[in-house]
Amino acid sequence: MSGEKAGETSAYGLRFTVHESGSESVRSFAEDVRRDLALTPKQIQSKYLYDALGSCLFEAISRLPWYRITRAEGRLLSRWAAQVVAPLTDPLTLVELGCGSGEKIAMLAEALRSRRRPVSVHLIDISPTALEQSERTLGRFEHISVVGHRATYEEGLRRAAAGRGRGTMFVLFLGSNIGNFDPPASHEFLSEIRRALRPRDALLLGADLVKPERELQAAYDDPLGVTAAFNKNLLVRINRELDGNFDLHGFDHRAIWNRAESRVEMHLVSCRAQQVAIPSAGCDVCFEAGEFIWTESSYKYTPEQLLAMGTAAGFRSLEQWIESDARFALTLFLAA
Ligand code: AVJ
Repeated sequence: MSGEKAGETSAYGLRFTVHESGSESVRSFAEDVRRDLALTPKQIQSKYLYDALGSCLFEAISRLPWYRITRAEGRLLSRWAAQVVAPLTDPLTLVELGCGSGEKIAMLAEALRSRRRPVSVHLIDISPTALEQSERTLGRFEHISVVGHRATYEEGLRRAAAGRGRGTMFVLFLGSNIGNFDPPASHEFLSEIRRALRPRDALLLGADLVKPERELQAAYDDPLGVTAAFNKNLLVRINRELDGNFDLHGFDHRAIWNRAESRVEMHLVSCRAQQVAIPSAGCDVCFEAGEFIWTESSYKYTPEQLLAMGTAAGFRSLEQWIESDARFALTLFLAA
């Protein structure tokens, strides 16, 4: 980890600080790409989808009629925000893992306004674009002070926990971001969140539910091709940052529902036999026709599974709200 860059201030005053660490450097990208393209099947970690363009493409995805997660969660938050924050005692520290545009946490900030107590917010995202956007979204609230951490979840969580004051820490893990973890990793990460918390702290988990396959297909392979662009942008990023020579026309986006594993998988499928050079990652990669790079898993859950996952990680479930139309769940857990 390299040193941290602090003290970037915003047009709104001095309330916004960005702490940066070295783990998102081009060097770690190169090492990860080199290692994971040597696996079978070839892989690239989904966190690399979120460079500046990737973050914008995800924002676009979240507005597609076929991708309903963001709106379903927004409906739950706007309807239940007061009930969500009611069990939490002041003073409050909110920590959002993967804040995206900041609109979700803004709904909770809105619900906290009437308490007339200052709230500290830690935003954790690997995308500088996301942090900048969240900064703008939260700039309109006088009662909150914001610290942004450009970091992975794990690292950001450690930093936020180290910087917390007294009072209640409330971790938000929304948008079905948990769906990117396979089951052993999600258990491990929920346990890590639990270990960072003290009794009476809380976790709000937003997660997408299992639904008919054709809905999942449309959500992850939309007819406008935005998700395809989001996926293929990984190759654009490798070409730009690691001097790769991926031919963008040589790969197709594919999304499949893996029912046995209860996950949607995104792949980039090689249209033909080809060789790709990635000099800054120190590798040449051969593809057979039809061979793919596995770029993302999005696990889908049942409501009961989500309760069990929280309990297994040392939480007590307080309440679960379900959007039954798009099938999405918000679950509120207390550190037991
Ligand atoms: C932001 C990880 C929750 O898995 O649904 C959207 C990302 N991938 N379309 C998801 C995504 C393809 C999204 N998460």
